Amino acid sequence: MEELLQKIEGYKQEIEAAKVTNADELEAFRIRYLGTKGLVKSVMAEMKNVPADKRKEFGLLLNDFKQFAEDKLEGLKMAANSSTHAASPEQDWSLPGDPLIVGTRHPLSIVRNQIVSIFKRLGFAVAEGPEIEDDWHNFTALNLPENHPARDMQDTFYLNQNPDYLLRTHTSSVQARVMEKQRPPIRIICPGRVYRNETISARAHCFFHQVEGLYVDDAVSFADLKQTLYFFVKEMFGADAKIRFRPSYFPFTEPSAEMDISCTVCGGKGCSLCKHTGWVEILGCGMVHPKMLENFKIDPESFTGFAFGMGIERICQLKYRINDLRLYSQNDVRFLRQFTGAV
Ligand code: 2NL
Repeated sequence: MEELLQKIEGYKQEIEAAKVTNADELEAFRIRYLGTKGLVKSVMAEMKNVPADKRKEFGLLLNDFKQFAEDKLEGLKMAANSSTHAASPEQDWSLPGDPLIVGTRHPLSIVRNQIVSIFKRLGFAVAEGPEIEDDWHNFTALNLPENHPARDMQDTFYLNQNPDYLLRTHTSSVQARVMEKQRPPIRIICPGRVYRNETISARAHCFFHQVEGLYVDDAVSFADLKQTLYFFVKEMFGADAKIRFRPSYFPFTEPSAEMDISCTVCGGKGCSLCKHTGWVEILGCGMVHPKMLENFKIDPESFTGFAFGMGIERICQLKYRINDLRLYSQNDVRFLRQFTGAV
């Protein structure tokens, strides 16, 4: 017992006197005294040899010893930390810090976020849905019955395992899911990825991105459609942008139109981008087909609606002059790094 107390006293003196000059020595101190096989542990193991009537007294002594070693370790750590600064007078504190490497947003995400935020300000809510769809939500419910020629236009990918399912060819399927559950007023935009079986080239890809919009309420008119899209264009392309509508055909809308904006390069004077017409096409739109409202048990006598769909790649091309669709999915950092600073 006496011997043990002397041993502890010896260690304490050693600890008291210990000095470290670097992190390795600090760690060596910790291991020697406080490690799992350290001296504190080994002294504690002696407890079993101490007579029962002395155990309490000895236990208190051991705790005290351990605390002593821990306090010293803390002290050494603090001294080491402050000395790394103090001990290197050659350090130049005026040097700029290391830059924090952060990623940049993908141009399609930047443009999608802009589109979404403009429509949100008009009271549109964002709706999302599955990319793997069934025939009903992608086609039939949208006034595209079986054998409808417009189905062929879309070069659909069907799932090998179960051809009842397909990769959605437009985000209208999301709008179908909303109309299934919700009653008017409905005012939503649906951003998302869509798929079409096309040979990949500068102008076509097997997937691309869309934002579709839908507004159903009582007395929604074509004038509402025009004003909504005009507001969008001015926010997106600037106050000077002009719009025009050309009659068109989509199975989900009647009447249907395509909307052009004044050329983003030449402002309407004529250049190669607008093929000297002064106008570039940006989206398709129209009044929701009454058959479609009926499909969702929304009475077309009481409600009307407008809808539109645009390709995000197309808007991106006009804003950033990206003329090859493949660039969007090649993940070449030399391309992607050019879009810093945008949200
Ligand atoms: C285009 C044209 C369009 C729609 C999409 C739509 C959706 C519902 C009801 C009615 Cl739920 N219409 N969507 C309407 C007209 C055109 O997209 O060129 N998109 C890239």
